[in-house]
Amino acid sequence: MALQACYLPSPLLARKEGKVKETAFLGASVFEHHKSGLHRGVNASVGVVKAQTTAVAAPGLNQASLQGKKVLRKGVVVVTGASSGLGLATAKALAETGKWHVIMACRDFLKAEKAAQSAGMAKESYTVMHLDLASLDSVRQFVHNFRQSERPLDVLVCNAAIYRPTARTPTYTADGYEMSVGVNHLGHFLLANLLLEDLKKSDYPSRRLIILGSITGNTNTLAGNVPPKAGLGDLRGLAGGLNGRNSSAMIDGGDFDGAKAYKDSKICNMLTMQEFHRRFHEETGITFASLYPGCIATTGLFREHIPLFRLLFPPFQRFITKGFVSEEESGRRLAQVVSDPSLVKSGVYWSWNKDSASFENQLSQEASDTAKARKLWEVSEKLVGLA
Ligand code: NDP
Ligand code: PMR
Repeated sequence: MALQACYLPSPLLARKEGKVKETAFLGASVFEHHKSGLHRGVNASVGVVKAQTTAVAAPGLNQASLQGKKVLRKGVVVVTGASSGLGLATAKALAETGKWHVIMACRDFLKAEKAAQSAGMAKESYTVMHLDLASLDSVRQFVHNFRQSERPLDVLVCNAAIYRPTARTPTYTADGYEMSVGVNHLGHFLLANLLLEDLKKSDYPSRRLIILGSITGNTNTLAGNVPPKAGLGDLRGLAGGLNGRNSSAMIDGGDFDGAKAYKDSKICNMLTMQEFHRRFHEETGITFASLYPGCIATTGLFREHIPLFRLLFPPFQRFITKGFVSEEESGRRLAQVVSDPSLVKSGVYWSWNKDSASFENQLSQEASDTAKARKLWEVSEKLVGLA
């Protein structure tokens, strides 16, 4: 195991104006000072440990760290779909800090290995592990393999996705579910539920479970109103098995539309994050978060779109909507959600403004519908064999 012997001092909190806040000092001690410990020996951070005297429990920070237990290792983060685009940029950004070991959970082992190498990631900063989200057996196998590695799990990032805007007919996962929802939502739903146990066991100061959302799944935005609009209806297609035989291949029971299936899957991702938060945040202290990283118009997500779209989409986003963001910048944003102490709040859908400052964004009515989130959870549990 690539564990690094360096001290992470325990994070403590100060009460300020009646609110529990992580202090800048402590933020630096946990997440920044660590770097100096790593490169220059541990003395620099030991001083900080001694300086800390009082602790106030806060969600997102676990008991081991609050009791002053030193964490003698890097954080371990699993990133699904780290072989390209946002996942790769995030893996690189985290690996470069020297504070994280990245498990690149990818369906194409060789592609991921080559991507990590050409991104210049140091060999000891990552491990590629096979995960095909289009197969629930593969998800279970991944969890088994991960546990065999005996690494702790500190953060899980559900990032992988497919987008099939030009598909005229549905394709299906190994378990017979429409592919976009099967991969983007159901595969991640099973993975996140299984790995929750591992996150609970982690002694890392801040444990997080992050699921990618998007603006196009939110109908309270202009982008979310570009047809076909996302909408889950009463979930009758999903409840019927999403298999295109005895039920529709679409969650709402309608005719197949590849672009809508992707946007629907993103609503599922955002609803799932909030349901995780409601069910488990208080009990576990784990931070659950979602985000819209900006429009990363150059990634492989658009590989199945028509060539004219792929040509015009980046300049359209860069110069007209001004929503464009580079892969590198989006990677820095997601890396913040993974490790920045100021983004520790749970249940939040993060976005970034023009100056690349993060803020808590509003979800659409449907993407924040608690009754729908519960129903989605219950139906999904059955489809992935958890209930
Ligand atoms: P990419 O296509 O570049 O990356 C998607 C990743 O998912 C790839 O690594 C891909 O693997 C992997 N993947 C696809 N299918 C599976 C599967 N069955 N099992 C395991 N991994 C799989 O897209 P982005 O980087 O743009 O997308 C990343 C995330 O960001 C997605 O969740 C997307 O919804 C979200 N997002 C993207 C936006 C954008 O503008 N691009 C905007 C908002 C959100 P492989 O390399 O083998 O194909
Ligand atoms: Mg959109 C106004 C701002 C804005 C933003 C931030 C996006 C993001 N888009 C915007 C506007 C528009 N788009 C407008 C006005 C149009 C009509 C010309 C438009 C069109 C459009 C298409 C055809 N946009 C798209 C597509 C896609 O195929 C992409 C998509 O929906 O993928 C699911 C897409 C996107 N626009 C975005 C973002 C972030 C996407 C891509 C991916 C995603 O949501 O994950």
